[in-house]
Amino acid sequence: MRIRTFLLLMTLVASYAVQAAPKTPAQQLLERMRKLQKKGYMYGHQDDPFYGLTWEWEKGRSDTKELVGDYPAVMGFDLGGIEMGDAKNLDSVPFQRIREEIVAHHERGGIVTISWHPRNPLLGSTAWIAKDTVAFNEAAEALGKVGMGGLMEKVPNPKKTVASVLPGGSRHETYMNWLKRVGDFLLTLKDGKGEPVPVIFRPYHENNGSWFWWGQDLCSDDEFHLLWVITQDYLNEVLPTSLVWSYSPNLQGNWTEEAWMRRYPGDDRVDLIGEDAYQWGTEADFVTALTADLTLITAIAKKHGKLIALTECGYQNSPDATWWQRVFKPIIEQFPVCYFLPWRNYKKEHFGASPTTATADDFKAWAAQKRFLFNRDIQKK
Ligand code: BMA
Repeated sequence: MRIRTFLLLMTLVASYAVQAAPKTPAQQLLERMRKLQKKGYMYGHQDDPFYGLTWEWEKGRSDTKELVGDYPAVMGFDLGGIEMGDAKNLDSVPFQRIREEIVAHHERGGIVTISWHPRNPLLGSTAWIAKDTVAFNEAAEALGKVGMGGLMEKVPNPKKTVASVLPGGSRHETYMNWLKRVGDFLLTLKDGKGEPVPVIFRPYHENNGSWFWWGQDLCSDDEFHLLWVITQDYLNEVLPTSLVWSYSPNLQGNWTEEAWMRRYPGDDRVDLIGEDAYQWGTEADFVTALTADLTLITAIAKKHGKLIALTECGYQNSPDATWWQRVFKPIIEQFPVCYFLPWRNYKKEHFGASPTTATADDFKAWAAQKRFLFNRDIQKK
């Protein structure tokens, strides 16, 4: 009896201690997103405050705001280039400006997500491996033709990139220095009170495709897992309270749960299950594939207690004036999508809403509906 009373007391003390522990900025953001998901779905946009279809670099401007009267709820930014110590990212945005806009968006009650398209640590080229693969195949063929297969080892092979950054690999030290630069930048994201700005961090996205050096055919399941682990463990050590981790494969259309789970980093390593989903081909193919994928990831997310989002999306250059409400909205509304984030708008290529596209009226009409959330709709009361 006495022991039982003692145990009961200890349980009460322990649960009080758990309850009393203050929530980290990352935990608060996740909790907030769970509440917001009940209210509707948020609009996100990549590089929203830097440039749009008809302007660039002017402060205070936003294609979203100029169309619907409000900033997106979620803004996306990319750190590609930070690993080299560059002053500007891969899309020519100064990191100083990225920092300012992240803090400004956080201070206006918005949510921030960050992706990273790092250079190729083994070959020195970009995150995209197409050219390296062509060069490798040509070199391999040339060597094969002259019967010098043994020299293959000397030809830079994109498929060895992930292995090269893992512990023991020739580029491991370089990669750890890259992570240090990412961590150093993230550490500078502080609000007016000096508190860390919470960020949805989304590394190694679209990993089921084979266009990035961390893609499906470029590494094994184990190599991908280890890449995620060393990246996450380092950054979580530097920023223990402010990162929400998003795992975001690409639209696939024919996943099985088993196949999807194969590269999933694990419940303790992922907070948000994302998917990047563009319409590149026919409308029918897009609708079928996205509906199938969202059906699957909704079920997985439910089982594993995660949120879902479309972490990149859109139909390039708005060829169809009715696309948002006719094609996209009915899919979004069938699933518990927390936010969706069209990619950047610049002169040559755009995915997001803007006052100067054919889709402007359709998008604006949708934006006026109650469940579609922008920056003002997600303010903390
Ligand atoms: C791609 C394109 C590129 C860009 C990259 C990173 O989808 O928009 O032009 O460099 O994303 O933002």
